[in-house]
Amino acid sequence: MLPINRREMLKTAGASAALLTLPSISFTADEPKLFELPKLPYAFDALEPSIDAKTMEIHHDRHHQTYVDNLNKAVAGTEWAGKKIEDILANLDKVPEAKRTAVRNNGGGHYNHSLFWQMLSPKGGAASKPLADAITKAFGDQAKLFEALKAASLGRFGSGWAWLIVDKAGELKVVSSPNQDNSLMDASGSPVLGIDVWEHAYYLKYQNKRADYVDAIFKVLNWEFASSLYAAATKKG
Ligand code: MN3
Repeated sequence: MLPINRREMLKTAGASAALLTLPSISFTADEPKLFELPKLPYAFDALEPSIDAKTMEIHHDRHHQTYVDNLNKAVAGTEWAGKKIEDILANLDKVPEAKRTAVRNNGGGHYNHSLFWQMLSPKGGAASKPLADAITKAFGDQAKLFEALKAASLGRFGSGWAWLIVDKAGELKVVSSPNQDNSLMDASGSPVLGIDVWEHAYYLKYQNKRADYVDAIFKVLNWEFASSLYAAATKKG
């Protein structure tokens, strides 16, 4: 083998580095942190019989993972890479137009589902004060709140969400949103409870019976988490 001098060796190394675009070469500590799929805070079958294990597994591991992956792709190379998801969703008008729809749909999907997993719990139960008092004031009682949430869920044509939010005046309100939109996007309020009414959330067990799925969801709402969201939203306002 012919001896090569240092200059030639560097030239060769440089050439092969330029040709090889290994992911590990482009990754540095300065690279913005990527969005990650949060762990489900309970087992896939923890919400049975209200929500079956297979639906939870596909919904979390595949649907939510896809939102995360596509969100990371959409913000890559923009000033929004590494930013907080709440800030991104509140500033969609500033996201480059070519990326805006992807960021809206996948960023909304990531945020909504990250909340949704925590908004559910096998414990179920009822709201405690001060959220319980606010529900009484706004709706009359919890049963009336459920009626309003059910109407919003069934009234949403196609895919979307039904929400209990705290609006800017600090009042509880039931609203619904299309696709993966939420109340951060139009600054209309902060979510307290959310019901995913995309068919992927219920089709395996409930097929076309969205009303039965919504009734089942009411049995597995995480009131502790809803109370903490309500407390945080009303403290800010
Ligand atoms: Mn979903």
